[in-house]
Amino acid sequence: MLEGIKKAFANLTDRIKTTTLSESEIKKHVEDFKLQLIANDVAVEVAEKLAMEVTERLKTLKVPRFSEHKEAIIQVLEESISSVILEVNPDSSFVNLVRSNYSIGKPTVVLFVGPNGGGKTTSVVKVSNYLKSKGLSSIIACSDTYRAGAIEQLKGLAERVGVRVVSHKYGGDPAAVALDAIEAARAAKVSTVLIDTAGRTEVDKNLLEEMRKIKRVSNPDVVIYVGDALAGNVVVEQVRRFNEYVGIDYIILAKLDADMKGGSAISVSYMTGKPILFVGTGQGLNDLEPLDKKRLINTILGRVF
Ligand SMILES: Nc1nc2c(ncn2[C@@H]2O[C@H](COP(=O)(O)OP(=O)(O)OP(=O)(O)O)[C@@H](O)[C@H]2O)c(=O)[nH]1
Ligand SMILES: [Mg+2]
Repeated sequence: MLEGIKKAFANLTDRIKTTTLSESEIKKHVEDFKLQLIANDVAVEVAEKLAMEVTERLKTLKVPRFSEHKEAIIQVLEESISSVILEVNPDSSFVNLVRSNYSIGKPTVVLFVGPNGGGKTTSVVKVSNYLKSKGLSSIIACSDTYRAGAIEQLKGLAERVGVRVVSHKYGGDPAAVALDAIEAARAAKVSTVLIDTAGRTEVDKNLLEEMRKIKRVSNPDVVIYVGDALAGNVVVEQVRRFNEYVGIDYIILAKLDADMKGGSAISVSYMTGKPILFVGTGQGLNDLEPLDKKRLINTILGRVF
């Protein structure tokens, strides 16, 4: 995965490490690097910021011997990428919140929103599985009463991890399903309610209005946007619109395993100010990982050297 971005960094490093760091040369190479980032779905604003960071850092780079350029450049790239990715540790943020709510007898309500096919339903079940691995129980509300097959899909996945699903009929009120699930969680002393919702686009006002209603009625502690890493630059705009409309706390970037470019992983948190809580790394229900910034950077830079 992430081949495109790796190549952009590799090219920059190859060029710069074999030349002396004169200002005009740096400028030319960094400009090429920036265009390559944009071609790999990095948002223009982020590509510009990275280019600026790299230029500034390279200008002030003092390398005593030529042979040490390579290490110094790796360091510069690492610091620059690191500065644009917001990471959050799900255990000290999300899981801790669930635990502290549970200790006062309150289920934590988590609402999942996002575009069609982004990976919401799969991610809901993965998160349920993740919580289970931390010794925390959950109930899933099937508030997608809209798409044919949505209830069966969710039930099938939830069964695989042994989690209960609360559902109504197709065409029913999604907010009412969420309320039922919250009630069931309280009664059974379950720690978390995960609300799966129907996919909607950021331009569909009616569905966004319905999303707002689900949020108002269920009053979630956490709202998670699930986006598709493969959507590249589009995902950044989508998160922004969802954030404006319903307000989100975290991002799950699904399908990172299939992303050959890597632009959305680099851009999405910088452009929205919201951290990536997890990334989806496959279709299996264990394929959910906290975003490991260091590892992402190593992956990106990995093939370079
Ligand atoms: N490779 C890979 N596939 C994924 C990942 N997450 C989800 N998928 C696949 O993406 C497809 C869509 O996933 P869903 O979870 O149904 O997406 P959704 O957002 O609920 O879709 P709608 O409810 O129709 O809006 C399914 O085939 C999933 O198996 C991931 O991290 N990696
Ligand atoms: Mg779904």
